[in-house]
Amino acid sequence: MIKIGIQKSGRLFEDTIQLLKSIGIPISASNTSLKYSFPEFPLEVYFLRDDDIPSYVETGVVDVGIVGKNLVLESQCEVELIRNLGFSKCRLSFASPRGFKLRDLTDFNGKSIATSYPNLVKGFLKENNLNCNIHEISGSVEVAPSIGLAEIVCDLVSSGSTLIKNGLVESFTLLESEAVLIANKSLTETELFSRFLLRIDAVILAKKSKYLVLNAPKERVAEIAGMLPGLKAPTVIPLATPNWVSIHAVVSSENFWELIEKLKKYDAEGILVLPVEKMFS
Ligand code: PRT
Ligand code: ZN
Repeated sequence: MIKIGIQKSGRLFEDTIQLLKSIGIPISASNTSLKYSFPEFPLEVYFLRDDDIPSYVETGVVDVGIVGKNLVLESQCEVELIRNLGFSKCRLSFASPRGFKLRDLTDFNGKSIATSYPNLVKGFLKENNLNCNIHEISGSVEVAPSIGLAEIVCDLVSSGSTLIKNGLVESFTLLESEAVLIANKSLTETELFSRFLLRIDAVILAKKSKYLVLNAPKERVAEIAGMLPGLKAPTVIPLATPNWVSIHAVVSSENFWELIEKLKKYDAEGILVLPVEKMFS
């Protein structure tokens, strides 16, 4: 049995439920009682506050967890960081009031910084030989300068609108974060964990991929195939129309529009793009 700790509600919740559903765990977002087991796969899901997940994984209360990388690194818990999951992306950044823009790291010296991430901030200051006072606060970090608590803030940013609303300007990024899968160090070699990871990887890989089908003149196959690395090489199938073929390939979701523009230049027609549900490398 694998015990997994996930956030009970909040920014990680929806995508985590979606990920578990896509690996075959028929979880219901409306039933978040503390513990939930499944006969489909020996998995027990624990609904927790995100802050508790790293230490619960470290101490073995649960075996694996899904939580923001920011919390894992701040907690300094000894856990294995297994996979980046590609959702709940944000960054931990420094910001200061418009009138006091941080242009250089030496601008930090002698200032006070409000943050909920004291360990990460301390590490950053030490690495850069900077001297500051750190005010640890648990929420509403962005109001610290306006109430005179600190000159600088270090907080999570996604769209940036909270900073703008509070008259703050983002300067340096300490960490790029996203949801991650973490595991207790004693678990990673087990067969059950490999089975669990096979499912997770199939979903992560599928999300990064698209299935492309297009028609092209036969004389363009070499050039088009060069643009479509696919799994091994694209599949080329003759069409009923003489000297035309259909080309099938799995391509990366990144830079996808640029690829379509290039393919059009090489006379590709009837281009279909399909989502990939699962992919095994
Ligand atoms: O109740 P529980 O303790 O479980 O949840 P929580 O309230 O502590 O956490 P939650 O749900 O707010 O966030 C969970 C995780 O989502 C974080 O640890 C991050 O990994 C990730 N995440 C992604 C974010 C953001 N984006 C984010 N924008 N966490 C917080 N914010 C906050 C930020 O602190 C600031 O107040 O949103 C504001 C900034 O947003 P923008 O869009 O205005 O820049
Ligand atoms: Zn929390």
